[in-house]
Amino acid sequence: MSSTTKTEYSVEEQAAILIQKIKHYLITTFGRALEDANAEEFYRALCYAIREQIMINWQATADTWHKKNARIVFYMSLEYLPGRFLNNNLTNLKNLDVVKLVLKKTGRTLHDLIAYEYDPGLGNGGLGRLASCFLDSLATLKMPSRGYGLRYQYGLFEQQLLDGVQIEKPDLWLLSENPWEFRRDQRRQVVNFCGNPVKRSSDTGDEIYDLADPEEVWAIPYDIPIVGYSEKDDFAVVTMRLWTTKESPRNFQLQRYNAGRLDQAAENTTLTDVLYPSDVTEVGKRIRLKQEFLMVSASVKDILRYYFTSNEDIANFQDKVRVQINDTHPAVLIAELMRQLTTHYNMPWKKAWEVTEACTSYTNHTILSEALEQWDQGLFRYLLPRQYKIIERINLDFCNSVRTRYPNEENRIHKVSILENNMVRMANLAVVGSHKVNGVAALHTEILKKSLFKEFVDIWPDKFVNITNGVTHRRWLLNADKELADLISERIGKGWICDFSQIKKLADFASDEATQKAFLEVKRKNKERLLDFIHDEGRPRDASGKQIASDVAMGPDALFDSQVKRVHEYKRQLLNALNLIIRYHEILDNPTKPRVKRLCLFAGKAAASYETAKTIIHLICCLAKKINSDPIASKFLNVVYIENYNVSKAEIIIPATDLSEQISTAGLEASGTGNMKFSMNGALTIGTEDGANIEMRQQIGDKWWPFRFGCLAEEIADMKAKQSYKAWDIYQSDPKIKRAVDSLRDHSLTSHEAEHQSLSALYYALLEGSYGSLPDRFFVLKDLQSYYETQNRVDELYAQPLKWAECALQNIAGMGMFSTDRSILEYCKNIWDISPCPIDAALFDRVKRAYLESTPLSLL
Ligand code: NBG
Repeated sequence: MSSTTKTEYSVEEQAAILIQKIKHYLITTFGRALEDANAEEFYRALCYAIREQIMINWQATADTWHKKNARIVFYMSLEYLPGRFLNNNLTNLKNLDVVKLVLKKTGRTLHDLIAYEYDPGLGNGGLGRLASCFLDSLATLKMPSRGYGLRYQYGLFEQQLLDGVQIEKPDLWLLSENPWEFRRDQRRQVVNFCGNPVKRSSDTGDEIYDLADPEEVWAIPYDIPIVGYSEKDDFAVVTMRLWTTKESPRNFQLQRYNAGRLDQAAENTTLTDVLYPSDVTEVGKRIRLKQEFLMVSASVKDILRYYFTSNEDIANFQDKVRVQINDTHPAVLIAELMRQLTTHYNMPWKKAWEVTEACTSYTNHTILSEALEQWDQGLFRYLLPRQYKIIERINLDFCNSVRTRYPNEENRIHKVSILENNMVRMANLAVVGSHKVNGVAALHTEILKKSLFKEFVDIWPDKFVNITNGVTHRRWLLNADKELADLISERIGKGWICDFSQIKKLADFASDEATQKAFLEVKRKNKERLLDFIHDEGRPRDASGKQIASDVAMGPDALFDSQVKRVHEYKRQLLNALNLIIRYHEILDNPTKPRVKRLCLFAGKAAASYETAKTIIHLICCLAKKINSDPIASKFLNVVYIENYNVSKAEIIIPATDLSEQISTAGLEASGTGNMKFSMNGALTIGTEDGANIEMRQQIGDKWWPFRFGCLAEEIADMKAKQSYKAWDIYQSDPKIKRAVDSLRDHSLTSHEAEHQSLSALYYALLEGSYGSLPDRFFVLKDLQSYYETQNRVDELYAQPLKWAECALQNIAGMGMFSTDRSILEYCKNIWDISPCPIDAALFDRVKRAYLESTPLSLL
């Protein structure tokens, strides 16, 4: 049967069918006629209708990968930040025009409907968002793959700023049914914790352990389809499988309940409730380790189940399966895979080790020592007794081999050992067990090789590779900035959507005045959209939590300057804030001088237990209050802190931004990915030579990257090594800096005691050091002068709009390398050895036929 493709229908016809479908779902699910349905019901019915199309390709993709017995990569991540699905799915399905017509005909707006969709906060920041961008690219490139993770009931907390003070509220993303997920009871897995290991000898003579009296936890998966983009109707759909313990009544422990221990009775039911809310501090929490193992063990069992649907015995496992460990959180997978292979598949230890190494690889996302996970050995042994024994054996074998190679170098052993100081070092486990380890930007990988993993590099020089991050330009440009995307397509065609390297053709138009003007016009509209948001949903709250009127008076002519990301000292929101204070003082000193207007935007969450980060948020909110209410200063400068930053807010802020702040202390931001999103959307970057900023500058060219500043990573490392940096000297020698720092303590920026306490704490952190650390640990004052001067140059360029636009267009044109399509192709080639596996035509037709037979109303 020849497949009927939807291109045979006109947009009108497709819209008419879609309306029929929506009516069908409204009456059969909600008992509502179209006219009576409220926006939420309409939203759901629309999602169900769109899902039909996705299901067909989802099934055909799965059938194809199964039939071809293709090698497949499983992406293991404790975090995902997928963003809302409806809009992105419509973009990828190329259905947006049809849906717009449907909405027009039925008197609805996309804006109203999308408000009913929650933005799943299943990650902290860049690492989780990267995982989601990767799934988009894997799907678009038709690479056999699946993502595994956890379905946290509450996601990352919802941030509210009560008069500038962050409070955390549960994020209720599952308050209503989520139309994009599918519960798969048949795929549930049982995961074992605790118990007593019972030794026996395997058929191959290895010592293995069964588990007596385990604590059983049931994991139920929910699948979410990740829709790839394709010019034709053959888009692939990748599964994101998220495990939960919440939904299985089996996890409730009645005996404990009856004994009055309600907390213990519910411990396993609540295991997947909350995403561990900090991405920076190392706190040994039993629940977190249990979460990690739950995800790993359920997934490994599921991978083996999947493998045996196409393979008769375990012999091909090494050829068919690849597993990517996203940061150290899933690293216990190495022990669990070893256990499964040796215990259930009779594999000799040596062979199982060879298979494990061949299958797994690990990505490191940070060099901050507090983020390198370690677990207390006692806790580990108690929760995971068999996996602990396996790690002991892995470590013994490994340390012995190192001893043989480097006799009398006990120091080296201490550095590389997995078990050390009563801790289990997950990064070392991941490095030892993987065949490849990658960093996420060139500088980051260099630092990994030269310092963090130096001793491992001596042993395995070829194990370490770099794969620079990217972002999916489809969500972040095509979907988030439709007008800019249209402008680009008008100039260079649509080839860039599937091959982002073609974006370089835009450089031919950078000096063209008409294109520059069109670009500025698009930017202006995006700024207006952001201002509407700020005046509507983005208003600040008073101390009681009530939203008050927005005090932002700027219009779209102002320069929109954004720093949106997790709040962390190394990201240096404080540097930005101190420069704002300097500018504020300059305006007060010279109120009549003409200046470029600026709207400075901040957004981002601080880890719940990270006091200094919360204090920095407090400072910025104090500045916002002070400056925005000052009749003179507010003419030139406005400050906004948008609360509860997430993917959806990023999609509004980024396209509206002129200046992107990427100002981390050099050497500390592994890559950054926000930097790429901004640049793709035509913002210029003010940035240090850190993470992927460096490669972006190289790609865009120094001429079009005018705002780099600050110390280099080597200079920072040198100052640290020699302890030569003296924040005090800078403070003493530069009057404007001294005045800005002093204002943190002189009550001029604050209106009550709590604010004064917060700001004073920052004063002391800069000049004396806080919590026992050195003064100004992140070299804020060191880079302040250079930052200040560079910011002044930003104003000069902004005063020449066409020149600015030329530079912005050159920035977009230079971004070809920073699509996750490129990153994923590198992973496929250099780490996984995986190739595309497009949907098989015959299988596709089979699924389509089954669908067509089921309904008179086909969208195909
Ligand atoms: C973050 C880094 C970022 C990087 C993302 C994605 C963690 C642990 N690391 O610089 O801080 O862009 O990972 O690789 O969240």
